[in-house]
Amino acid sequence: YVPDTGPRVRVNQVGYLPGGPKNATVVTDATEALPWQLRSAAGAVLANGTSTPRGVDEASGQNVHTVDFSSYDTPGSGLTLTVDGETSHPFDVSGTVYDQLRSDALQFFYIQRSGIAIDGDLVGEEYARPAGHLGVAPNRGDTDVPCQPGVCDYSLDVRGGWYDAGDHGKYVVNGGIATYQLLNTFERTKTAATADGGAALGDGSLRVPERGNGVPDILDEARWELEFLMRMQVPAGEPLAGMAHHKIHDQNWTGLPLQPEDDPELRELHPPSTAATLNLAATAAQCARLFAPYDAAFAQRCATSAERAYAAAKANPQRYASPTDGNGGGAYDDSNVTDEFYWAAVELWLSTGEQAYLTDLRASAHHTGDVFDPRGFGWQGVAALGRLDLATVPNGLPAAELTRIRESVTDAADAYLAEIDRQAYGLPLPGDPGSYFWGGNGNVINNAVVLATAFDLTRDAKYRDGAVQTMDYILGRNALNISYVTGWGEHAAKNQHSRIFGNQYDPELPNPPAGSIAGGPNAALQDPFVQQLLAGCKPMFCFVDDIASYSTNEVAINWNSALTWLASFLADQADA
Ligand code: 9MR
Repeated sequence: YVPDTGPRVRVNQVGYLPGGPKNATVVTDATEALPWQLRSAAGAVLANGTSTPRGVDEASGQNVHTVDFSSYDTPGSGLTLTVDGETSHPFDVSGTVYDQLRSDALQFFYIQRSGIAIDGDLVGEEYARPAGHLGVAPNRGDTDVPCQPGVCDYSLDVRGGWYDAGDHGKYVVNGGIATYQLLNTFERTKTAATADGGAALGDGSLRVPERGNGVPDILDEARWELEFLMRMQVPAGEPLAGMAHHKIHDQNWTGLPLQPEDDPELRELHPPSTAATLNLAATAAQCARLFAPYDAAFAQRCATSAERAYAAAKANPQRYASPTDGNGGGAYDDSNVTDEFYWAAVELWLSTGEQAYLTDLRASAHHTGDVFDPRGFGWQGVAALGRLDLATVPNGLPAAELTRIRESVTDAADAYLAEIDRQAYGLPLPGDPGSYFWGGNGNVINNAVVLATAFDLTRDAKYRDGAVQTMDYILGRNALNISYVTGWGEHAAKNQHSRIFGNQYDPELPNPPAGSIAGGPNAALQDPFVQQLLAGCKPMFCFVDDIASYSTNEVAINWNSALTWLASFLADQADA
């Protein structure tokens, strides 16, 4: 199988910020530098120079050159780059390239909502659908969900929240990091110098039913999940009260496509876990401080839930979700929750200022250890979330301690910059197969979140430029010459694995909405479709835009939340 990868000159197919870095990668057999020309839409040569031979790239196996045309900084559209007789896809140079991506990436969450009808007047008729899982036949509903046999003898109303990904499951662990990132995207607008104080994410900025309620729309969206996360908490008086059930999903896997309201499967609560409980504690603590100016009663409800959850987790520190509990839904298992403890203690301390949480976070090995992995953070490893918030959210740490925390962010960012320099496709990710895994696009973007945070802390442009280069990779500067974001770029993924967006199986159904990001190349080839199609692939080629490939090409809230964060940061860099 040889994919059609289009022109051998790979660019960010959407565009480049006028004052930002502008890099491309060229696939060629040439060993000597090659001349390049940057052209206007009308064909006039705007700039020219010579490429830099880079030899064989580990992640793609290709012989490549790089081109740096950063010195060209005049806004324009329909530009192309020509090298070695090949002309790139067209792109813009513009300070506003990321404005619409910020809202598109966020809009994904409304369309993923469970327990509410999706309003076609807001998001287009093709995405309108009835409410899912409210107990209307054939649904058996999330309004009154029993436990798996032997787990508990009550049932809970766990309606609402977002469907995790292409399935209809709802998982507290993965809901946690996604909610964190939406809340943090908002919080950054309050703390970062290049942000606008929140106007771009404010009330009326999104097409959600709550617009006009006086609350920033991104908070309304996060609240849809927060309410669900809190419903997953074990009620007072029951065994393990205050813990959170790990997940709720179908008893058996269903086929594709399947609209949420047509799902006939029994829904079940799975056992409470320490990891889920700490995800609830952390995000409900964020909620407490961020909602305080808008809805004091809700903020208080979040605070109470967070403190109960944290206490329950401390009383039950080793209840791990089973790695084999994966029928009908994902396992999201994790047998090391020290990082979840650290993250939750940080969020609770930032929100309450209570000494006990400071004592706990300082006692964690993650407070001084290296929390920034070369392969990025994700749902299973969340110490970085706590570290980033300590570095950016105003707090009372002594100056020396705060300096050390912030230096850990810039040190990590320096390492990601060094990796960007090593990679001919300019991404902050090592080139070995082990770095390309399920959902890795989210991890790569999360490395850019660290770079962007380093920029917010220092205003040193090299960090912002690293974040830009990461987005270049996501939007087309890669071995497959594909933008992983639907609707963004000349050649973009559009057949992501999803029961809702089943266009590839049923032309009556839509493709994913603009702003949906695919999981990305996964060298471990963990679904039958790619095992048969892509055996032996070089890491950056281990992806296919086919709905059957859930291990490379699924939509999911945790990578759309990463995209949201980075797009929002880049939208604030118009003056770069
Ligand atoms: O993102 C998850 C990835 O890290 C795991 O390796 C993979 C297999 O356990 O599961 C991924 O999450 C999926 C979840 O289990 C079920 N809903 C869809 C998620 C995205 O593919």
